[in-house]
Amino acid sequence: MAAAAAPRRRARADFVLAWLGLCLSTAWAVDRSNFKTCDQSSFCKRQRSVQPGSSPYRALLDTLELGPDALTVHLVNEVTKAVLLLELQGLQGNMTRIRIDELKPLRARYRVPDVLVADPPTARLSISGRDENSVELTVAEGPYKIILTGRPFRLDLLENRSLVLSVNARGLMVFEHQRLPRNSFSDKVSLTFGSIWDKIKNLFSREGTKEPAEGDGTPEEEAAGKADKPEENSEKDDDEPGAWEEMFKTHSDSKPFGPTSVGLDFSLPGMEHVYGIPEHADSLRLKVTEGGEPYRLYNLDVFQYELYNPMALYGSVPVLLAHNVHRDLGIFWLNAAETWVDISSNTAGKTLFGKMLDYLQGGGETPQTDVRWMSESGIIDVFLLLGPTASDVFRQYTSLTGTQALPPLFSLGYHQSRWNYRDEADVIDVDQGFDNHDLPCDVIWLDIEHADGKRYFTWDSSRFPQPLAMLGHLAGKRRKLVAIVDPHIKVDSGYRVHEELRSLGLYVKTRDGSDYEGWCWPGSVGYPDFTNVKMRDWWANMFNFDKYEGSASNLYVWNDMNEPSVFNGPEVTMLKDARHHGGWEHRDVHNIYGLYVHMATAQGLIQRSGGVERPFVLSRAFFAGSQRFGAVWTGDNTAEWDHLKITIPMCLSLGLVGISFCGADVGGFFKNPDPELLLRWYQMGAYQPFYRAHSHMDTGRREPWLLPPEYLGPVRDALRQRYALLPFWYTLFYRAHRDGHPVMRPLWVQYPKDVTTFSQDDQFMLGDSLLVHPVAEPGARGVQVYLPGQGEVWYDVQSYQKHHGPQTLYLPVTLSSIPVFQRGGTIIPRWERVRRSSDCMKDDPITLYVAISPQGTAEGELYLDDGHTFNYQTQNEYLLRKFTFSGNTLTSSSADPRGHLETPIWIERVVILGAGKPASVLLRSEGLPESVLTFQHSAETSVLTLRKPGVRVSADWSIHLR
Ligand code: MIG
Repeated sequence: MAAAAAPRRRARADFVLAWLGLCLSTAWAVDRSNFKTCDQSSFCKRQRSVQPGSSPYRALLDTLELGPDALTVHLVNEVTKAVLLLELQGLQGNMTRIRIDELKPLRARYRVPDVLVADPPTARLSISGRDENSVELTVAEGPYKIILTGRPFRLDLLENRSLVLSVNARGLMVFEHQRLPRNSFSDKVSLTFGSIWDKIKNLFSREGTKEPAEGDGTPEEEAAGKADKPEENSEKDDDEPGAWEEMFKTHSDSKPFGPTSVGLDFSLPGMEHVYGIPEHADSLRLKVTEGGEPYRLYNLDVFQYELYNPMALYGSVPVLLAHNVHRDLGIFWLNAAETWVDISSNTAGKTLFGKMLDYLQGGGETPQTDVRWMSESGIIDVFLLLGPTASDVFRQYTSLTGTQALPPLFSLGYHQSRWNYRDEADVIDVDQGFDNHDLPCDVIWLDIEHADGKRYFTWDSSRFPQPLAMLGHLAGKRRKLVAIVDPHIKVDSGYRVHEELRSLGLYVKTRDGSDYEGWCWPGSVGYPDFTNVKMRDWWANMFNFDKYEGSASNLYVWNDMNEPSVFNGPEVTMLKDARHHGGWEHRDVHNIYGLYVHMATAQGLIQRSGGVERPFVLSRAFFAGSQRFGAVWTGDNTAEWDHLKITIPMCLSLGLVGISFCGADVGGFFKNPDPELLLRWYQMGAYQPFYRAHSHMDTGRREPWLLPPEYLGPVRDALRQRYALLPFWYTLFYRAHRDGHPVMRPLWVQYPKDVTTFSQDDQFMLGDSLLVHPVAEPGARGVQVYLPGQGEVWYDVQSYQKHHGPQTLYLPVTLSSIPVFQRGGTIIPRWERVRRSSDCMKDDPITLYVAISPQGTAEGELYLDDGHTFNYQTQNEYLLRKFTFSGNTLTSSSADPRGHLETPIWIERVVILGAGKPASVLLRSEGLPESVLTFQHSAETSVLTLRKPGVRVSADWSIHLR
């Protein structure tokens, strides 16, 4: 006993020392000079200098053509005479799509592939009115009309005569059409940025050498000669710094195709609250950007990111949601280039008092938010998601880009990671630590040090000589391993992965066609061109068990650095003039690169099982549609209380735009959390979708058992709460997968008319049932929990105490408190037997928690399948059960008769919150005699516990309180 306690005490001392070390270290922060401001990104600067007012764009109404799937019309820029083609579509399900491209581009412009799951079905447009400067269009089956105005060009969407959204109402549209460079020799500005000879070389390389065009949609399809040239070179922006070549720090971007940016503004009358466009370490509700920096979307590896600013981070989803008490709508800007988003509002800066004064004086405009999108290349391709409810917007967006992949059950359990577990013995020790301390855990993670010299798909043979034995050991514990596989490949002729990619020509190229080489963990590296389907197939094959030696079916994968991160590149990423498959520039595809890495890895894990097993892949970079491939995390956060708090708005923002499977490094990646912060983070993480502790190499070890006992106990409780709720989490993920509903949601999604919820960042809902307000303040003695809903009741899941909404409740807390409330009117399933991992629990009996509404009703559901295969899809092997409570009767029925599942799971207990004491309780079940159930009732808490109903979960049954 004493011998065992000594090392533990020592470990605890280490922990405390590490923490003291942190307190003495200096404050760190992001080095902002590594990243561009809008002013330093020439297209952003050019676009932002365009002032609202008269747009040079005019729709030539006499060119209007109405086809079965779209309306087309020419747009002309009256200054440059450049002609664009606008394509307008009504889409089924209350959406509109607007595409604008050059009518005759010098070179085809990039259209983002592989994000939409299919061509969205169209709804027919017809002309329902017309005058000399406008056309009114009606969308079949849609409640809205579109008015197209000729001069200046503008679109207005109306629903029942009220304006919902306008396009180019502020006249900020920008479309830089492609031109040949002019007078490069005399261009003074370009002289300061690059040599004349470079200009000449550019000119000739563009005109002379056509890159091989492969397949459809390559830029060379449109021959340069086809373009109209009259207006060529007539514009002054040739002369603007950065238009034809631009510098950032020591990096030069050759911009051989010149300025190609696009931009458009959207006005949202009646809207004061907008959300989305992750990833930013900022509040849930987006801020007005006037006078500051716009929100930036450009996937970047930002070292030691700071909070509450609009700087770009690892992932980008160009989707913005707007909400008011009447409606919700969304804007999906499908563009993978560097993008900036400006938000302005006519009420910004006005105090509530100011607004009231406006109102009392009968004046005061309707509030309005304006959103302006600016992207460096590509076309304008935008989907207007017209709601009208938030759940409609979720459905609309996920109908376009797909829903959250259904995760394997284990991945909803707890993950233990650090950079790095040293060797096989360390992994086995950590694994054993969980058992020794009665802590559940599903997965141990290995970071880059496990591979041989950072050659991914290999193992360091001195530290991991027997990976299969290690995996076998974990499998015996019913646990998994995740190994990192990064998308930068060491340039090393002895490394098979490199040799094959090089000889197959599958690396990203420089603008001159040689393999692009950057600097990353392994030293000099190549970047596989994941935009090429051949590359993705090759990569996917690497995960076959015979290719990836030392891997086994309980090994899953983690993709890091896929922004891509390039240590010696501009802004720590790839040169924009690097070339991808089909001749596209990195500029065009930057934000989708990471999605393709994620996609190819997930494909590999599916393929290695012959298409049977669901993959689990975590990715740091992401884009619209990444939800189809797995989970994401918020990257390198810091062990600070504000970083704990920001996990809520960061994951909520992702959930709103389809990516439900989100988490943040528990404990914080950089620095050492003190025991209280680490504990609070375990509590927070237990209620967020992806639950993984992770930390930097230089931090002290922090496996939970290194905590002092007064902290370890509450960590154990938090982990157990997580595991008990796994059936609930799994059901929520099934709903996200099937209907596109976010798992973790802002309160306003559930209470759309309650304005107090519109800016809440410190609490959230899981599904429509649990409200969570984790403790995120040091030394907290209580929290102020807002319980919404007129006529709603909320049950504290710890004390069962009932509270009425709406109110702000002061709840005293201790170290072990996680304030969670179950909404009256809901039913939640739990697994209450304590086990080592989710795999040990998957056949365990269920306890139902019925929280009765003031009307005496409740409902809920439970989704079950085998937890790991696609059989739920291919064989309908699943159960979706519906539970309803009303008239003192609890009923279980099938919510989806297509599903069927052989399962030993039964109902072991029913806990009814807010119940009176019955005289007797009867159980009726298919094919069984009616029986009497024993029960307990607490008059003090109004909790009725029904012991051992013993019915099969797949059966129809009812329980009657008499
Ligand atoms: O430049 O693989 O975000 O989770 O531990 C750091 C080492 C590279 C960054 C990831 C982090 C990971 C680390 N990686």
